[in-house]
Amino acid sequence: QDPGGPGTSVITKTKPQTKRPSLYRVLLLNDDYTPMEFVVHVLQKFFNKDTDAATRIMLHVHQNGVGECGTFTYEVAETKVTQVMDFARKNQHPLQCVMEKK
Ligand code: TYC
Repeated sequence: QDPGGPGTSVITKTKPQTKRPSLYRVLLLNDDYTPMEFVVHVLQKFFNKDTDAATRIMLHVHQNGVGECGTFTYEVAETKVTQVMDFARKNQHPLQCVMEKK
């Protein structure tokens, strides 16, 4: 057929077939009670930071109220948040971990 009339043609555009997954930042929030050493341990255990990097991030959170642990796809970020929250709860610390879309 020729839906636009004589001398017309239909061009079909296809979307690029690969789409990149959305990324999410995982953040730690400061509080007055969680021990600094516990936060450093969390960053080493769940975010594979060395002692130096973990200490820097912990101090950043302590001083600024919030800090980034890493960037992940949705499911990985969700898993990290759950793991950190479970671990903090089990150790009776009020540490909060959240994720946000980039
Ligand atoms: N502010 C806490 C203290 O003085 C330490 C701390 C750092 C707590 C980072 C939480 O995400 C946090 N003991």
